[in-house]
Formats: sequence, structure tokens, C-alpha cells
Amino acid sequence: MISRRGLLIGGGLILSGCDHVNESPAFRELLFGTEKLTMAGQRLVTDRHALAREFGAADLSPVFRANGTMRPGSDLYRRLVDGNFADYRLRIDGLVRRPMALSLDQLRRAPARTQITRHDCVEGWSAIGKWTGARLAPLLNSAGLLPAARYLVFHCADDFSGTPYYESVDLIDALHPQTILAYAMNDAQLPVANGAPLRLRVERQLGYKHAKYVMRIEAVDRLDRIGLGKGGFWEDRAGYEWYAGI
Ligand SMILES: Nc1nc2c(c(=O)[nH]1)N[C@H]1C(S)=C(S)[C@@H](COP(=O)(O)O)O[C@H]1N2
Ligand SMILES: [Mo]
Repeated sequence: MISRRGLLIGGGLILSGCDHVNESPAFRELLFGTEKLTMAGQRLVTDRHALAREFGAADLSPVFRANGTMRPGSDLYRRLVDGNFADYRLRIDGLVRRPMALSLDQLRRAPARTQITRHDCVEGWSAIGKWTGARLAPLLNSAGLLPAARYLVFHCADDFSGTPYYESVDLIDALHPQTILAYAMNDAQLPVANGAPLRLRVERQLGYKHAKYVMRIEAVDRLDRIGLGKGGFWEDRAGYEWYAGI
């Protein structure tokens, strides 16, 4: 089993003063509320920390198709593309001690991971792609999650008829070692169609959880006040499961 200590601390990044949230009773409490950590709960945690299968270069799909939004239509996004995302800043805020605004260069210098994984869309297709991105856990460690934080909300640059796309995950997926903010796909800069400049890879979840065009990550204590309250665009609109574990 992967040591959670190893998974979180690794990369003392941009800011010093790691919070080591993973080791603290407060961290366990925020995952499990005030409940005692039962055997069943422990097993669940262990399973959810397991890695998604990784593949080799020979398994890569010849084409990794794009789905959903292919190019956000806002003026803001168009300007970012025109400037090759030099003005892009990822905001990390909400229930954190140190809100951050990170440029793409800063993200590229953050502790990174590369992985070849299979993406499964509920619409009935899969594709194997190679992703490189900043590991989310060290970024969160730098921002310093407050004890009340239970979920992360990913706010995206695109919308469908005026409703912004968003997604959310709990802290188990947020801190999973394969959860990255990808800026590269198949060894090239992430294409616009696949979520440039930054898209979430949350490899134990179905395709719609992998938010593209991520502009802001908000740490929250509850999801019922975000969007229509179900934790994601498709969860709100089409009744998709919030927990889409695979
Ligand atoms: N912002 C945003 N993220 C999104 C979507 C979207 O339309 N907008 N579509 C989702 C769905 S349903 C899938 S299957 C994947 C598709 O990723 P791809 O375009 O790289 O294939 O992105 C997900 N993330
Ligand atoms: Mo999808």
C-alpha cells in the first residue's frame, strides 16, 4: 500500500511550512466527520487509495478524442489563448490558509507526475492517453487546507447556455497520488480541445469528473450551495452520480 506520508510530503513546493494535514487527527476527522474510524471505513480508504491501472506507450490511442466543450467561447478565454496563456492564473481559494494564484510556469515547476491511463466516458467510449501535470496534493499542502475543508470545487472557463461547467471531488480523490492538474497530453502542450491550459485528471473516476479549462479550485465544506447543489454540471443537469468511481 502506498504510504500517505510519502504521497503528500514529497515536494515542499512554492511555499514552505507544510501542514502535514494527512497525518493529523483533524484530517481524519474532516474525512470521517466525528465518526470513529471503523474497520469498514479503513478498508474503504485503502481501496480508494489504490492506483488506477497504468499502461505503456504501446497502448496509447492513436487519437485521443475530445468531448463536451472543445473551445470555451468567452472573450476572457479567447484572450488567454491569444496570449498562449501567459496571463493565465490558477486560483486556489476558499477554505485555505494561503489563497494562491499560480501561473502556468509556476505550475510547470511544481512537483509533477506523468501517467498513461484509460479515460472512460459514460457516453460509451474510452481512450488511453499520456498525461503530465502538477500533483494536486503538494499544491493543496502549500495552500494549507483549513480543517473545515471537505471538498474541492473545480470552476471551469466554459459554459453550456450560460451555466458554467464545474466539478467537485472529496479530499481522498484530491490527495490521491495520480490526481494531477495536467498541462501536457501525449508529450505536447495540452490542446485547447482537451482542456488547455489545465485540466484535472482524477484517474479513479469517470470522464465527466475530469474538469477541463480549470480556472479556480475552491475548497469548501459543503456542495449544496454550489451550482444546483449536486456537485457538478452533469450531476445537476442529468442526474449523473457525484461519486463516479471506477
Ligand atoms: N470544462 C469541461 N470539462 C469537461 C467537459 C466539458 O464539457 N467541460 N466534459 C467532460 C466529459 S463528459 C469528458 S468525457 C471529458 C472529455 O475530455 P476530452 O475532451 O479530453 O476527451 O471531459 C470532461 N470535462
Ligand atoms: Mo464524458
